[in-house]
Amino acid sequence: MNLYEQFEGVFRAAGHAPALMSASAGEADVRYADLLVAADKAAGALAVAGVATGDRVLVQVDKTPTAVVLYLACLKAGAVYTPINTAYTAPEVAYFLDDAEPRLFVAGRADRVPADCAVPVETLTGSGGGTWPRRVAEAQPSGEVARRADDDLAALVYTSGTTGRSKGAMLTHANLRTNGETLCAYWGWREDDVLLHALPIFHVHGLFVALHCAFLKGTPVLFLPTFDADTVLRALTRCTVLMGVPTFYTRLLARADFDAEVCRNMRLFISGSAPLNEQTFASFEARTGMRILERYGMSETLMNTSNPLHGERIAGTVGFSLPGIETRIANEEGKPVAAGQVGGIEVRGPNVFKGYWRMPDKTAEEFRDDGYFMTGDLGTMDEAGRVAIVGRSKDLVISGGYNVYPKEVEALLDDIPGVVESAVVGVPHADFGEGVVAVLAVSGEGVTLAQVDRHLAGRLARYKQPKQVVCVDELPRNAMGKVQKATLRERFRALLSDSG
Ligand code: MCA
Ligand code: AMP
Repeated sequence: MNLYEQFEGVFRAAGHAPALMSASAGEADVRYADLLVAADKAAGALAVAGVATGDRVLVQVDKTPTAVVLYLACLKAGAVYTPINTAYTAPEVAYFLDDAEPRLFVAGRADRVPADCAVPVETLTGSGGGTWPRRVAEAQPSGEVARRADDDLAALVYTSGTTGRSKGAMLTHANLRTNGETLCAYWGWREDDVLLHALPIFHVHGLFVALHCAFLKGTPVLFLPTFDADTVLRALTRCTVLMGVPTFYTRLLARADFDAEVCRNMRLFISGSAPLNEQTFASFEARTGMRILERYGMSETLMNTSNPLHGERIAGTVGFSLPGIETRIANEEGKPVAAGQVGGIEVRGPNVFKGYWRMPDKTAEEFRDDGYFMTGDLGTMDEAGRVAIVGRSKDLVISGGYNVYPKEVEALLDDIPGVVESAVVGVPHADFGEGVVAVLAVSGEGVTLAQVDRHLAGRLARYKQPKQVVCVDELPRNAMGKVQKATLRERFRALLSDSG
C-alpha cells in the first residue's frame, strides 16, 4: 500500500485542523485539507515533468511548507523522494545526480546546480519565486494515488553508512509506515499533541520520525525553518513534544530563561541522532523536572530502540527494542554475546531498509544470513534488554547530528600542497558533541586552518570542514600500518572542548 493513502485518510479526517503552523505572527497556518489540495497539484506537476512511478526526484531545498508538499506529492505519484542536505556544494550534488539518476532535480539555490547537470532542474526560489511553484500553479491536479506495494521504494536517503562513499538507503512504503505507527504508539501520541519541529527535513529524524508521528495522527506541527534557541524558547509554551539532536538540549540549557515554567505544557522531549551526554540529561532534569527520552536509529533502519514513555529513562542508554523489532549484540561471527558484554549492534524487523541503491554486494556484506543488519555501532544489552551504545566500529564523526565521513575529507586534504597524508577525527565539542579535527602529516612549513578552509571552500559542505588543524611529522600507526585514530582522538581531545 502507498503510504500516501494512509496520510490521505488521516488528512481528510483532520480537515481544517492546522497541519503546519508558523511561529511568525500573521502567517496563516497550512491546514491538513490544504496539504491534500497542494499535494494533488504538485503530483500533477510531477507528471507533467515526466516523473513516473519508481523515478527518483532529487531534492535540495530549504525547509518550507512547499518542501513538505513536494515530499507528499512524490509519495502520491509513486516517485522515490531523494532529499539531500542543503549544505552540500555543487561538486557534492554532482555525485548524487550521478548516483541516483533522478528524473528531476528540485534545487533551492541555482549555485548548487552543477554546470554540466543533464537532469531537468526546477527551482523553489530565485527570480519570480522559482520555476517549481509556477509549474505547480499551471498543473492539473493528479487525482489518483499511484499504486505502490509495501515493498516499493518511497525514499532514497543518502548516508555514509558503515563504510565507503555516500550510499542511498532504499526505504520502502512499509518501512516508513510501520516505523511511524510504532513510534506513534510507543510514544503515546495524543490527539492534543503539538510537535515543535526545528530539525532539518532532509534526514530521517526530521522528515520521517518527527513529521510522520504528526501526520499519522493529524495533529499540528509548529514548523520552524531552523533551530534558533530564542524562537524555540518562545514556542515551547504552545507545544507538547520536541524532537531534537543533543545540541538542541545543550543550547537550551545554556539559556538562563529555559526552565520548568516554559516547559509547562510539554510532555515529551526526545533526543537522538547522536549520543546524549549524561551531564546534559542530568542538567535537563534538574532544570525542568523532566527526563529527556533518548532513542536510537539510523537512516538504514529508521528507529530501532527507545527509552520507555512510562518506565525508567536512563542516561547513557537508548532503551529497548521497539515492538516488532529485534536487536542483538553480536560478536564478529554474528553470535549473540552475554548480557553486559560489548559487541556489534544488529537489528532485524520491518523497519530495516531494502538495501543500498545499486550496491547489491555492499548490501549483502552488511546483512547476516539470518536477516540481521549490522549497524556498525557498538553496544551492550543488559538482562532486561536495555541497550547502551558504547562506540562505533565505523569510522564516522557525528557532529551536531550530521555525519561526517573522514575518508571524504581526507581525500581532499591530501591534495593540499605540503600535506603528505591526513587523518580526520572527531573530538569532544561543547556545542556539537563531536567536532572535526584534521591531523596533517606535512613536509615543510605546515598548513594553517585558513589554507584548509580556502582549499575546501566550494568543494565540501561547511559542517564537514575541520574546525581545527594540527600539523605533525607523521601519523601514528599500528603494527599493521593502520593509522591509529583512537590515539589521535585521545591526544587532541581537549582541542575543541571550549568551542561553542
Ligand atoms: C552547522 N555547523 C556545523 C553544524 N551545523 N558544524 C558542525 N556540525 C554541525 N552539525 C556550522 C556551519 O557550517 C557554520 O559554520 C556554523 O556552524 C553556523 O551554521 P548554522 O547553519 O547557523 O548552524 P546552526 O543553525 O546553529 O545549526 C546547528 C544545528 C544543525 C541546529 C545543530 O546542525 C542541525 O539542525 N543539526 C541536526 C542534524 C539532524 O537532523 N541530524 C539527523 C540525521 P561557519 O560559521 O564556520 O561557516 S541522523 C538521522 O536522521 C538518524 C536516523 C537518527 O538517528 O536520527
Ligand atoms: P545516519 O547514518 O545519519 O542515519 O546516522 C545514524 C547513526 O547515528 C547511528 O548508526 C548511530 O551511530 C548514531 N546515533 C543515532 N542515534 C543515536 C543515539 N541515541 N546515541 C548514539 N548514537 C546515535
